[in-house]
Amino acid sequence: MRPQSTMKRLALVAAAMAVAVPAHAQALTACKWGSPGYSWAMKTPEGTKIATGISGDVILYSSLTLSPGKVIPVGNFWSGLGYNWVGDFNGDGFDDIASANGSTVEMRLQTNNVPISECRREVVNGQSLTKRQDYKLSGFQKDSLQVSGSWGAPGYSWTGDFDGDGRADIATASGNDVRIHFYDFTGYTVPATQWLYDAGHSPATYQREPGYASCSTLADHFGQFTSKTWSVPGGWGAADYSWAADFNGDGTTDIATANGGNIRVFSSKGGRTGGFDSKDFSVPMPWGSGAYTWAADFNKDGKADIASASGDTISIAIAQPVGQKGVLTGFAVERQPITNWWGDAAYTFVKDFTGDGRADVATARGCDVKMSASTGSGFAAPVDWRYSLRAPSTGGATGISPPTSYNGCGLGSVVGTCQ
Ligand SMILES: [Ca+2]
Ligand SMILES: [Ca+2]
Ligand SMILES: [Ca+2]
Ligand SMILES: [Ca+2]
Repeated sequence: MRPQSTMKRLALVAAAMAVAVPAHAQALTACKWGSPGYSWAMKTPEGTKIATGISGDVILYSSLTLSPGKVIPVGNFWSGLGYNWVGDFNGDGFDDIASANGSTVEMRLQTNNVPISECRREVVNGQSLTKRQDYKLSGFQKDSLQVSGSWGAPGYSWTGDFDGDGRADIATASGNDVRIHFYDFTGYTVPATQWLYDAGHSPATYQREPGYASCSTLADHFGQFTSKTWSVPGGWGAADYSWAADFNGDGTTDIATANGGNIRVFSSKGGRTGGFDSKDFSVPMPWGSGAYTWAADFNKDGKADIASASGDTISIAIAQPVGQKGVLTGFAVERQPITNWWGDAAYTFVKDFTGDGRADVATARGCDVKMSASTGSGFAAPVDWRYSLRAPSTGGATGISPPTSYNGCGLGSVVGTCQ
């Protein structure tokens, strides 16, 4: 049986986010949203923000500050609905983006001042000089990787750390197969090869020579995927009622799928050959619409719970027993009050915005964004975030930022011999 899929009491905003600005928000000159399905809550070096992908850009909207959105060019790599994911693929604490198109996975890894030192060696009038230039990588670094196997139907692909190594992977389910693409991060830089050239020779002559340990350059690839197929007994619920999260709190991502009053949990046994254990739990959950149903940890015990909103109530299936990591004996349903102010589901985000370990709810109507913080037994009155969605600034950093230091050996000015 498919879970109840209507949500009559919700004040739904029509899918016109990109153009409609509510009358009471006229003071706001602009805000932009990507198409439904291309917005996410994202951990960034400046806290958890709301990200939206539009053509070749990602706009990051701050949550709690009054600063305008930051536009970051990333290239127009987006895949179809259901095959774009946000997760921390390299385990540095900041969320990244992956997008699958056939056998190609486009990666955009968020960087925060990653140092890189490029070197150049010159011979000028017979004197050898090494020049080192220090950069810092910021913004999203681009990578394009190949994976093998096929993708499940839209809504049955997720990101999560299925082997428990601290880095997000990608899983896609089809029938009894869950294909998992495990991600290994290999680093942004590799030791550099320097170029030796004779500036005093006309025309200048160039030859390669091995790099010094302190010299680096961007690697061709920053990581790779290793793919495995794990078997499950199937029994899938609808796509909107299937989630990947750590339901038993052992540090590995599991998959849960709901069918009416039954939640089937495939819990990862860890590692890359571990596979899933499968268990059914009877849960008297009053499901709301699947678009307003999420898996997240609402009581900060490290185990993901499942919440479904309907009007002024969120019903939460709390993973049991509370606080006992690695053990899942079922779910206990709690009904918690929340202010009935909902934007469109595609612009509603469940994530720990306040940093207290409990998942909160943020929802956008046009340029108005409100966040309802979880208190553990309910949700506080929504905080208005609309000021953070004023006209985005342009020119956000990407790729290699301007040099931050020269170590006395800046390019363009020969100042000495630097090793
Ligand atoms: Ca990351
Ligand atoms: Ca992993
Ligand atoms: Ca787990
Ligand atoms: Ca929990």
